[in-house]
Amino acid sequence: MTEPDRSTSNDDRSGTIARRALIGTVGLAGIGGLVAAVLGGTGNGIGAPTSAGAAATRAPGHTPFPTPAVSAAPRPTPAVVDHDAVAASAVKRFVEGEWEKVKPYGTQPLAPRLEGDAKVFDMSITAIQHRLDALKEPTNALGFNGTWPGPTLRVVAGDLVRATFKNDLSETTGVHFHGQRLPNKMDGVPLVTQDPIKPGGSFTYEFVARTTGSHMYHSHHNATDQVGRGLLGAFIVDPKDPAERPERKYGVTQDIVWISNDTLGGFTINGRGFPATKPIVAKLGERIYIRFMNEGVLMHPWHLHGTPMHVVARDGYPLGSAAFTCDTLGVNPGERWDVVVDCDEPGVWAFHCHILPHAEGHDGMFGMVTALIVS
Ligand SMILES: [Cu+2]
Repeated sequence: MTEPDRSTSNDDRSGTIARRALIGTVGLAGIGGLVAAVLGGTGNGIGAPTSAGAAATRAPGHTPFPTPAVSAAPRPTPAVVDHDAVAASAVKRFVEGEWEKVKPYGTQPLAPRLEGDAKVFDMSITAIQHRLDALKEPTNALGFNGTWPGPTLRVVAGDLVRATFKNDLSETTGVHFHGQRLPNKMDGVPLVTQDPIKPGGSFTYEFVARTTGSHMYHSHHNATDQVGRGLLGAFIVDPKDPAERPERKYGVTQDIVWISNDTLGGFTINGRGFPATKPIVAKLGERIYIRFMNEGVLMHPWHLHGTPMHVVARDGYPLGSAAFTCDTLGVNPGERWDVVVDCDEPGVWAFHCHILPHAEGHDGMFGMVTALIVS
């Protein structure tokens, strides 16, 4: 293996050993490719951001970026070796399926109970201990039905929805179905359209699902804190006509919910930070559907290395002739964007937020990183 960027033979040797150890440890050429792609092939990782804003948005508990200004000087050898070693160990954890070892995983579909014409969802709001990955201490968080994100609620346009939320917290709350056209008194804004749901109390939201597509439900009370601690979930309304649903309209075989957050738990996808994020695994030639939903307070540009994303809906509304193709899609807080991806190139494709302090630092990749694995 040659190391064209190294300036001394010692660097050469250290870098080569670290790289060999990584490839040998993970045992997958594809993962070697993943690492090379994300690290940019220099072995030095991504350069330190310099703005105060970038430093301020780093993940809690993550090593801060110490470099106050860009320097052309190469980094000292020990930092290079440390970076490669710790980066390799994170990738190894990802490859070994850390996401599956950390339980529970949110976004699981919750089948409604039928009560006459109504589709009924029985929901609890509780304090939970949430694991962002397998090594960090559990975080004091909040969950709908015990998970962050809560279960995915899915109905068909025209359905009568009845969702009862029981507040088992020691604080008041309220729940808003984000993106739905709702009767005003069902809008879920405490002190505006309803009283706050007191500890021990409950509130039933009842409405006819009118707005198709990708939506969300979340706390609308003390929301920076409550949503930031996990009170968020996906609410999907399928079109009444089955031919208009993604599996028929686009021929997709996977329908993936991707909810990001960026506050008290750090930078997360579906409540997890890399390496405990769930990879997307597809067969060569498979076409998949991803629903990006941003429940955080920052914009995140999702970048799927080289594989185009066909963007077909925004906030649930089909884009029609305004549909477009890109490989980096910025998703603002509150927005939902639906994309179709043709998995037509085999490999392990890094899939991450391209605000680099949300994805990779001196300890390797963390936070908003996963992979599309096509085989
Ligand atoms: Cu980001």
